[in-house]
Amino acid sequence: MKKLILMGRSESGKTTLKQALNGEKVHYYKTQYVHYNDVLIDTPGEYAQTKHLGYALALYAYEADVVGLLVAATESYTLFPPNITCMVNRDVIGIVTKINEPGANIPLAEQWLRNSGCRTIFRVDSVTGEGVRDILDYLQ
Ligand SMILES: Nc1nc2c(ncn2[C@@H]2O[C@H](COP(=O)(O)OP(=O)(O)O)[C@@H](O)[C@H]2O)c(=O)[nH]1
Ligand SMILES: [Mg+2]
Repeated sequence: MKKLILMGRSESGKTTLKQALNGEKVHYYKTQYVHYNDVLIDTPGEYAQTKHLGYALALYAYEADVVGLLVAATESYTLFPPNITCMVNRDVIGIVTKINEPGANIPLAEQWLRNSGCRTIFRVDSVTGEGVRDILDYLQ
């Protein structure tokens, strides 16, 4: 299976998606450091939100086969600038989370991810498990 690194702001749903992809029970905990296993790398949102920590994300990307940029469908702005996927020589996929939340704007989140350079975009609700299988199939 390809190894996926999850990047995105705090509360975008990285850890919950990790649990869903691993088939674990979904429960909240604050991600304080970079978590590794054979298939997934989960990163703290602060790494995406803080310029100097952002450089570490670029290096961690090389530990993975695929970079996943997460945007929750409820976010009011995106952290990811246009055309950032060319920063790494890895496949970069977009993942829209929280698709069933009230006020979710899935087309807007997708547009932000496309502007950033993602050509493949998944839509998930990690709590119900909707869409999670598609990411697993992609990683197989
Ligand atoms: N309904 C719903 N809630 C989600 C989803 N993803 C995350 N959450 C909730 O959003 C909160 C933050 O999620 P978390 O995975 O810790 O975000 P992280 O900071 O990116 O790791 C938690 O309360 C999750 O239960 C999703 O796809 N659907
Ligand atoms: Mg987390």
